[in-house]
Amino acid sequence: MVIREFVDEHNRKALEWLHQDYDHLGRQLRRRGVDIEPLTARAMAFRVAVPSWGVGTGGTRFARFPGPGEPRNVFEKLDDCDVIDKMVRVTPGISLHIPWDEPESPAELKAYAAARGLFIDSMNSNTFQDQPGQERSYKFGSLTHTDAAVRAQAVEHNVHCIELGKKLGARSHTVWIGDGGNFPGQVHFRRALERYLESLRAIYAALPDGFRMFIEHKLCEPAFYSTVLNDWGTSYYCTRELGPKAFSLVDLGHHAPNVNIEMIVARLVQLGKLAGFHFNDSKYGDDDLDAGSIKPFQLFLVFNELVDAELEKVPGFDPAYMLDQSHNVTDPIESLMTSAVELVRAYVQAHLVDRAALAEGQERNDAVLALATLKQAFTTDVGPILAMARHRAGGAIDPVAAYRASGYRRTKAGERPAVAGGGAGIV
Ligand code: LRH
Ligand code: MN
Repeated sequence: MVIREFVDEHNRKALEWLHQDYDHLGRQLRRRGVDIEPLTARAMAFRVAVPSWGVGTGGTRFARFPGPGEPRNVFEKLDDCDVIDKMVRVTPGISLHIPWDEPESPAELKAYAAARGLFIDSMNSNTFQDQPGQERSYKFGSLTHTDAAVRAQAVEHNVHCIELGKKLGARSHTVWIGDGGNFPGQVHFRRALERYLESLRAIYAALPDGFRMFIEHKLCEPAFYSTVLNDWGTSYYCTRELGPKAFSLVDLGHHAPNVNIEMIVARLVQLGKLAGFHFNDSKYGDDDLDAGSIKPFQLFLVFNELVDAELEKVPGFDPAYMLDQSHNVTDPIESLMTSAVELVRAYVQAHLVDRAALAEGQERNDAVLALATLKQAFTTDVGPILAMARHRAGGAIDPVAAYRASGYRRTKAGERPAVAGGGAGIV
């Protein structure tokens, strides 16, 4: 199936209205003294990595209901990632999770990706599950376990991920652990953090030149009383202790309700330790819902901080953008396409903010002017810019419509035998 044909066919019908809408928006923006073309160029240049574990149907602790045509291995996951990038043109990078994506031949996997215009972005280790045949269990932790032999096993796994990443052309390694306790007294807070840092130092020492290490904090789950790396402050302390190749990754779903995440972003930018993001959205906990689906204004405010830093050329500002979602009730390809589009939307809207007016409002303590300046950008329908950017990059004007017209899922359902349901868990 050549997705290209469906995209062209689909775009042919949509092109006329797209040009009308694009020209109209161009006139509206010109009245604001804004040229539409640089915004479209920024939309085309935006990049966000797709999680390999996101193209299969996700689940919760209660159940997972696999959909038709589930990818069965990393190669089929890359096939699905290829479709996403052919449609939205901003997702050539794929984050891998080890051992879920452990390849027999790294060279073969790297070549398979390259042949589709894809590359391996960040590596993700997994010491939050026990693998068949694993010598020591992570039930009571991994990098912070009280047993040095368990910590050594977890460090060894992370070093393996980094070495594999080097062979695959990845440039960063992401460490998230679920270590913590469920009851008061179960974990010694200070000693657990010391053990965490000792293990991270051993992993950091294995980083090749040009490789960055991202550590990911999370308030809770799977531990429900205390989590060793629970917040951005602890993460910042650790990355500073580790050295210049360590950075703090912000997963939008890893904070207590109502936490001001855009302010955490501004802090980590100012402290020179912002790794990047696992973008998603949530209503309650770490729901891993589609980015921009629940709190689009928060997503815009996060990008407002990122664009402010980008325009001010803050030293060392080089965030890695990644999606990290669990698609329990939607076609994962559709969710990942629409989520990527929502990120580009927030990014372009953030570039629409009249920064001079915003600074004036802030200097004069004119809160009404400041908020109105942000809201003007957030309430601007930049849809024509996003569609024109996709079209100019060879993608689909309406990705979901083109994807559905392609019948890709139906074809894969025929090729890939149905997976029995009933299991639980995120993948
Ligand atoms: C933990 C997390 C982490 C991944 C996992 C799949 O909640 O966000 O980034 O390793 O999800
Ligand atoms: Mn994450």
